[in-house]
Amino acid sequence: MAAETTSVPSSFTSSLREDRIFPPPAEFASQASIRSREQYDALYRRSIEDSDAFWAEQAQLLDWFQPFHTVLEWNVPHAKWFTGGTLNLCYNAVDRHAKGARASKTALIWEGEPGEVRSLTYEELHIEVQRFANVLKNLGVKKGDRVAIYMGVSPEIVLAVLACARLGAVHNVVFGGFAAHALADRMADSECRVLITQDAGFRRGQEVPLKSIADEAVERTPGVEHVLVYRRCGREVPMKEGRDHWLHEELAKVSSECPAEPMDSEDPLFILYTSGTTGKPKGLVHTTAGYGLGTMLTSKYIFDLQEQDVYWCTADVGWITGHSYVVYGPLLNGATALLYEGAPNWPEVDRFWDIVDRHKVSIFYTAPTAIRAFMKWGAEHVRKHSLSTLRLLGTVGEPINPEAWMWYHREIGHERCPIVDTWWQTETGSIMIAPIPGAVATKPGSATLPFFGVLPEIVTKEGEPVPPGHGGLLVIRKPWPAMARTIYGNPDRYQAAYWSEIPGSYFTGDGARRDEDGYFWLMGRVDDVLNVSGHRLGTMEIESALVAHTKVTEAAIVGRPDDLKGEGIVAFVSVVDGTEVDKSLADELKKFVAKEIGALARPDEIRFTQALPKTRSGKIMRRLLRELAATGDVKGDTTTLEDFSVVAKLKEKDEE
Ligand code: 6R9
Repeated sequence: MAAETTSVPSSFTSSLREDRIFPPPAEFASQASIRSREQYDALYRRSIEDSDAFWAEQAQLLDWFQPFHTVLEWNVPHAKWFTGGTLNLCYNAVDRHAKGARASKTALIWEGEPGEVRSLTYEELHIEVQRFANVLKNLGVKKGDRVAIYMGVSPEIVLAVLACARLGAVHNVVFGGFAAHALADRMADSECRVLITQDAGFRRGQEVPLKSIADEAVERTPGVEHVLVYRRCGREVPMKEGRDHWLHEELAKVSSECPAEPMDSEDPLFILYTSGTTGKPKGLVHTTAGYGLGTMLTSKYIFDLQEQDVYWCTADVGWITGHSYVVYGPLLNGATALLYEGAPNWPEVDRFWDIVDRHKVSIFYTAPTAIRAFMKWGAEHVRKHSLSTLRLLGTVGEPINPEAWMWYHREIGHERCPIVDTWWQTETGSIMIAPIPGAVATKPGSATLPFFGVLPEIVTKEGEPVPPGHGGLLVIRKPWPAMARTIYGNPDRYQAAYWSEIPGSYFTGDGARRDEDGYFWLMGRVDDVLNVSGHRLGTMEIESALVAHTKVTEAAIVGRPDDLKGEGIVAFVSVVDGTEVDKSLADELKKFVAKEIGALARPDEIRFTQALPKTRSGKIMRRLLRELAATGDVKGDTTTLEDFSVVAKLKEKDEE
């Protein structure tokens, strides 16, 4: 770990020299809910110094069935927020708006990839979510049960999520790009009884056969008793008698009244799997009140949500960004949220901008990798559209390079929209570091300052504070409401992964530095987690998939800087003696990984090696491999065998 933390990824060195500064545009600030730096500073100070009072006050933004008696019980690393209270997040996201002035306000606007558009008002959402919840009830789903969701982006996935929340069932959404094996593992680990899926989804003009992938997964997961299938594409799919049910047929049988279950503040709301440094993904558990308040408050202030906004977060619901900022955050605030099913370049590379203009999107939140793709495709495609309704832009998922930030600012924001670069994680539940757009000046490439109640610090691996300007580990010194509470079924791993590196602090796994103005600059992961197109992938997960192939004896995965994806995946592989190594084996292995985990984990390059370079204690010398992957002049597949023995001997000293 020591050596790892000091290495700053070379692609981010440009941000170290960044000195441009963009104050909040006056017009934006004048109507924002927090409109000056002084106001932010005062609120922040109070949130840290008098945090119980601050959070007790903010918690009034939620509707409670029964008020809480204690704001926080903190027993490192176990937090309990708002104990004694009961509430329901579906009620907070839907019912309370449906009954009031927002009843006829649009809650969701959905656009399918082929072009159809559907929208639902809060009143309609209220009816639909109750019907959906009744369908789940009929399948025997009750409070505490785990329900897997494997779907594309549609109003139905939002209904599925909210229906679970309404009943107190714990949703486990698995991204629709994951393969059968990955879905099966996640359903088995979280002991799901029910799976909600769809016949197929549209992606780049193709149908993704979600139901048949789900079938393969369910075959391997005996605990799954029922599969509820949303008919999205009208595709013929085999339905297993007694196990599989069409959603539309079930909906026809139920009433539209289903009361929201009163949930304890600390009752689990969902489990979401994310990659860690071991082969097995971690099922992070988020609970009700703290998560609800965290996502609601960050959406309100960081996106400066106003009543008339049309808000669009382009993330898939299968990622934490989709949970927090497609579903819960905007709906808890009674906002109008846009959902888009498909790819940004279908049928043309200007699809997003066409959507922005047609639906009058005012807040747009996406990932740096997407911005870099738009840059590559060319500004001329963007310039065909007015984009005049946009007033705020956001980014998430990976560090944004200043060049991409400036392009976003100029070409999409027309130099008028503040950009909020939001740093956070699956584990943190809600945004942790980001500018409050009407109050905090931005610098391209910096996530700027912490959100209320968040106390980040840069430390050495011994936990000593690092002075401004120097890189170190990013830790969080205080608990915050939306923090994950545990890893499902594995509290020891929760403690070990997040609370043992720097005792008493939450260890993020990210490297960062703070500048003289107190601004945070994120520098990427310091552990064996890759960030490919804003998606987290564990190197061990891909390695385990590779060694499951009969011809592979050993594999090591490293990331290398990639202009588009942030990081690309390079696999060093040694094979069974006598195996012929050639391009076709490399292709076979790439396909194999895609089949095992999902296309997002497909290696960009396979390099065959006699043996992997290791230290005397048997640890793979990843730093050496990373260096080779990044600087190696060999482009594309390298099917020659590499002999590491010489280099390894030379390097052994530094690694140990
Ligand atoms: C929300 C999300 C978390 C990891 C995190 C960090 C990277 C996310 C970032 C960022 C720099 C930002 N990350 N946002 N790095 N600047 N604005 O992406 O969650 O999928 O769990 O990934 O992503 O490395 O540790 P998750």
